[in-house]
Amino acid sequence: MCQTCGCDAETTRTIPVLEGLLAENDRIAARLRDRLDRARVFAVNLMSSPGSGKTRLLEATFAALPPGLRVAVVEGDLETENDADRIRRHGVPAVQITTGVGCHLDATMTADAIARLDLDEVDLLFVENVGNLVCPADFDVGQHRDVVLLSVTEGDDKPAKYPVIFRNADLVVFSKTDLLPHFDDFDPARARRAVDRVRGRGPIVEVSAKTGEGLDAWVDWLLTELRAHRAALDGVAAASSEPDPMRAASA
Ligand SMILES: Nc1nc2c(ncn2[C@@H]2O[C@H](COP(=O)(O)OP(=O)(O)O)[C@@H](O)[C@H]2O)c(=O)[nH]1
Ligand SMILES: [Mg+2]
Repeated sequence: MCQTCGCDAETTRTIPVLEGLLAENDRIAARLRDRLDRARVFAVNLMSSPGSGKTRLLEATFAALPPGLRVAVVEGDLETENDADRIRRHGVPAVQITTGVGCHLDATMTADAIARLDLDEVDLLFVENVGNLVCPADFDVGQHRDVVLLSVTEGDDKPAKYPVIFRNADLVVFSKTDLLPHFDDFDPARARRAVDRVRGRGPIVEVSAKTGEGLDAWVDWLLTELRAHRAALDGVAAASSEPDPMRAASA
């Protein structure tokens, strides 16, 4: 049972405690995001049910990214180093967080993990959250974008059943699309409508990490968002280095 996020909370007394916990987490996450911005690292938080294909998608992604783009991964699971080991086999630095009983990552955990990476050697950082469609939605981990995977084996009604996590997704990935012929009750059009209903219109890509189908759309989205994020950072830096027009006028 979750000890930290209050998902078992039943009494009103626990609500202020939970709000305080989330506010403190938000403060730590904001500081972490500042640190990532100073290092020009773009961070993507991957969330889904266990087994939806987060790690496999990452493994397929590395080879599809442009050469020279430096990637690192923070992995979250209750136990084992398995996923970090899978990532490292591709020559990509990975730090494993094991949460024990925790059903989500929080900003303290990711900050501690990121402290073990050389941020000057990273352009794109993936945080693979603990497999869970509920609790990770509430906890900022210092990311710039949220991505939610929904595998075709899970059923196309999950966005309606677990709206909170889908509502905040910058991108939704329908994964394991090579299995569609075997799971013909998953209707991608119906799944898209279910996502649109809770989130509004936004990007959705359909990917098979196994066959590589749809991987280009996923990589395009990543690179577009990374470029947009860097342009926004450069815009802020340029604005803050421009002379103050009021001061110049009065000089
Ligand atoms: N057929 C098929 N299997 C997949 C695909 N992606 C992941 N899997 C399998 O689904 C299982 C769970 O994948 P994994 O990446 O570990 O899921 P995670 O728990 O979300 O990280 C593994 O056996 C994967 O090989 C896919 O695109 N197609
Ligand atoms: Mg995994």
